[in-house]
Order: sequence, then structure tokens, then C-alpha cells
Amino acid sequence: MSRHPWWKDAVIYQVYPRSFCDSNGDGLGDIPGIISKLDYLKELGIDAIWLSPVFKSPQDDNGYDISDYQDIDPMFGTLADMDALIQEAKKRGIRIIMDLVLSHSSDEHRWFQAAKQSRDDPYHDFYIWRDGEPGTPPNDLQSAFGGSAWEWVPEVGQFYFHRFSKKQPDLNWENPKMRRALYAMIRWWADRGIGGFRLDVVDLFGKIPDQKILENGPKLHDYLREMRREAFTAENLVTVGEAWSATPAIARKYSNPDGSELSMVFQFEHIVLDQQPGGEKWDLAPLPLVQLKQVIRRWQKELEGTGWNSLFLENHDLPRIVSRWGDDGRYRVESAKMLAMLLFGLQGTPYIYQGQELGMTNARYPLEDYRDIETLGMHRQRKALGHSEEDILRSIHAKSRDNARTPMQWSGEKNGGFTTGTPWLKVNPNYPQINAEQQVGDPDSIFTFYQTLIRLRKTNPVFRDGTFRLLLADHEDIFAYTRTTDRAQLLIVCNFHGKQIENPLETAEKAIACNYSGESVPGKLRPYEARVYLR
Ligand code: TEU
Repeated sequence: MSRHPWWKDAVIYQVYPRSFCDSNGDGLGDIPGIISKLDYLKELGIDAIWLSPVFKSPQDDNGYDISDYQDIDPMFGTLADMDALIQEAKKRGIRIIMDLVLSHSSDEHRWFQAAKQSRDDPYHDFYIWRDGEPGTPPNDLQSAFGGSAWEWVPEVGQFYFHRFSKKQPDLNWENPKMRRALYAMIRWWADRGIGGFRLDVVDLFGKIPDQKILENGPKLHDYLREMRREAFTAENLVTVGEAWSATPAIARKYSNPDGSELSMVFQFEHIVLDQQPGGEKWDLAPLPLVQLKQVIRRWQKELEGTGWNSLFLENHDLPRIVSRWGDDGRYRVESAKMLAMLLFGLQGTPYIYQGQELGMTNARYPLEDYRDIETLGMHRQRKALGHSEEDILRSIHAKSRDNARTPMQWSGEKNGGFTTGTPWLKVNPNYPQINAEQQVGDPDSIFTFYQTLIRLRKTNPVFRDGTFRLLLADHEDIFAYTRTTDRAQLLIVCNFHGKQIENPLETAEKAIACNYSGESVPGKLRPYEARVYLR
């Protein structure tokens, strides 16, 4: 056996089930649909699928509000379908990672239904309750989707805390019975053959709302070590936490190589660079490339040998990267490939969000076509604050979570081949030009480029082991770095802009991958040109 855990060599693919593939024509993706696309994923070369939540849920936040952790929502299929997915994926060497939402449940979970009946109910203390008077919440903490984070329940004469929608009451991690119930549920899934877990908003587990401590509460890492011991008992699980507040020092705890907490965390320091300092994601700003390089360098260096990075540019909460940091017009193909190379050259485990491998783009819809609770909440709030409709729509087009949630574009057929019915969210009208059918097997496609990058990572240990060094730190257009072991070195050179520029790193060596075919232009980097050299 290798001395490295499998996930250090793995590439993980995120499926957003609602938007992936609809097998029964109801306009919603489902588990049989995912099974029907496993061969596609196998061909891409990925090792594991992170499934956004498919548990039973009233879908107030598209499944991030779970009403039964041990059942599948009928819109996605049945437990038998889930077992079939695990088995069919396994046949193809693909593991399934489930998305555990443990900071809160749905208000329709039987625990909460019982909890809100009486203060004496044993489940009451599974949630966070505070006394008070109706209309006067315990403090001014706000829900991430707008409005107070406290909701009054007359039956018990108390407020409950909800960081997200009021249909997402926060679980009380102080309660050991509550924690044990979650751990038993996790072991039950691992026994069914689940390969790992993604932990939604893991940094909120130790919150103390009374002191307005939400992230990084004092007991957070105790809880995680306990969870590691009592829940993650199966062998070879991969665990990844979502931690918006992580710094490298904190991430070293989460991803300590001694395995005492998690395998790795998603951190977001690079993701929040293109917004106004002190503002929200909706307050748009251009990407400062020099700063992006500093942030990535810091994470690469500070976790080297002492932790592990997850590498991502997209997920179900973020816009499409080619529209965000590339050019989704003239240089869509080149810039999508450049961003892929930039990411895949780094140390860590890369994640691909569905459609990223096709260079899918942001949707630019009129307001009535958006479905996301966060987007609609922000629209309401900013309207009330007097922002213009035009400004709000500009922010939505750039940053709405629905940008990533438009249905997967499989073919040039009606609805991009996603459904024979009416899709729950409109398909991006560019599906005749951007779809999987067209790209699989085309040597110049974005899909094939991802395939190549995955293959390169699998055959060259320097991708896993090489130490990072940033080159040309102050250059305004080029992101370049090396990765070095005592046996090999990678040089990655990316032109981040849509113009041809001088290449100060010109070399006579032959690139092992490049996003342009044919001869290079001596001494120059073409628009968005990206090359990787192996020496
Ligand atoms: O997201 C965590 C989170 O903090 C989000 O509010 C995030 O800031 C926002 O989506 C960025 O625009 C996780 C899930 O990934 C998200 O889909 C859920 O809505 C949220 O938790 C609640 O479970």
C-alpha cells in the first residue's frame, strides 16, 4: 500500500443532483440520472463524486435543509437507488462522498417537530433556544439569507436560532445526545459503502450566538476530534469541511496529517478577492491578480507538509469561473483551459464542479427566472435599501448561486439533453454551442484538456509532492510557479489576460500540455496562454 492516503492522488467531481441529469422527465435531476452518466465521469478520469445533498428535504435551500438524514428525497429517488449508485460507481472505481449538513437541520425534521412542542421534550435541547419577548429577539444577529437569525415559537415561548433560513434551525452541538445521534447516522452511511463526507459550514459547529461567536467557537476542534473518533471509524474515508473563516493556521488543525480531524477543508480566501473590501460578494470589484498570487502562495506554503489543500474555483454557491476570471466570449476555450491548468498544477486535491469541464458560463437571466433563496433575499433587501434594479441585476449576473445551478449541458437537443420535461431552472441558452456531446472525443475541447490534466496528475508524483515556488510575484498579467521534488520539476506559466504579452520565462523546452495547439509564438504568450513543462 502506498504511504499516501488515496485522496491525495484523487480528483473529485461535484454533482449538484437537482441540475445534473433528469431520468423521469419531471424537470429535476435524480439519482438514476447520475447513474446513467457514470461512464461519462469515468471517461473524464475522476476518482470520487461529491454529491450535494440528496436526503429527504422540503427543499427550502435546495436540500441544505434536511428533514431525514437517513432517507433519500423522493425527487431524487429511493434508498435503493442510492445503494445502486454506490455499487455502480464502485464498479468504475469511483467513490461517493455525501454532503452532511450538521450545523442545522430542516424545521420539518422530526427532532425539531418534537423540540418546538414543549420545553420538556427530550429533543428540545437538540436546538438552540433562548427566552425573550415576542418581537424582541435576544440580539441583532442576522440570518445569511436576510432578516433576524431568531424566530419566535409561541408554543414554547422561546426563540430558536437559525443562521440560514428560518426553515433551517441550528442544531445544538453543546448537547452530547445530539452529537451522538449524528455520529450514529454517519456510521450508518459509511456501512452502506459511502467513501467520504463533505461537512457543510463546519466552522459553525461550536457557535455561541449569545456572544455573537459564530465561526471558530472555542470547542470546535474538540467536537471535530470527537467526531473523527466516533463517526469516521470506517477506513479510508475522505472528509472535507467547508470553512469560509479558515486561515492557514486554522486549516493546519482541521487537516492535521495525524488524521485527528478532517482530510482537508475548503477555504475561500481566493474566492472573496473580487469584491469590495468590507463589502459583500454582491459588491463587485475586479480580480487583483497580484493579490491572488499572494493568497495562493500563502496557502501552498503554509500547508506544505503540515496540512492539505483542497483546490477549487467553482461550486454550487459560486459563479462560473470562465465568466468570472476568464473570458466567456472570444477566448472562452483558452481561458477555461488556462484556469484549469492554474488549479491542477497546485498541491492539494482538485475539485471539478459539474460543467466546469465544459467551460459552462454564467446565466444572465431576467429576475423572474432566478430560484435561489439567497439571490431573492438579497434582491428584496437591496431594493428596500434603495439600490437600483440595474445594479442589483448586475450583481446577480456576476455572483448569483444560480449561475452554477443551471442544468448540465449534455447535448444540443432540447433543454441541452438535461430533461424531456420543463427544467426547474432554465437551461443556459448557449447549450447548442457548449455541451458534452460535442466535447467528448474532440482533441481540442475543454473536456479533453481536463482529461489530460487528470492523467498528468496521476502519472507524475511531482503534482502531489512538489514544493511550491511563485515566480514573477509582481507581474500584472502572468501567474507562474514551479513545483519541485528531488527528482522532477514542473513549471506552470499562465497568461491571465486577453492580450499577447512578452514571456519572460521563455524556454526551448517542450511543454507537456498547452491550451493552444500548434507552434508557439517565440518570446510571447498569446491571450490566456497556459503551458506546463516537466523537467
Ligand atoms: O454554504 C455556506 C455559506 O456560508 C453560504 O451562505 C455561502 O456564504 C453563500 O452560499 C455564498 O454565496 C453552505 C452551502 O454550501 C450552501 O449551499 C447552503 O445554502 C448553506 O451552507 C446553508 O446550508
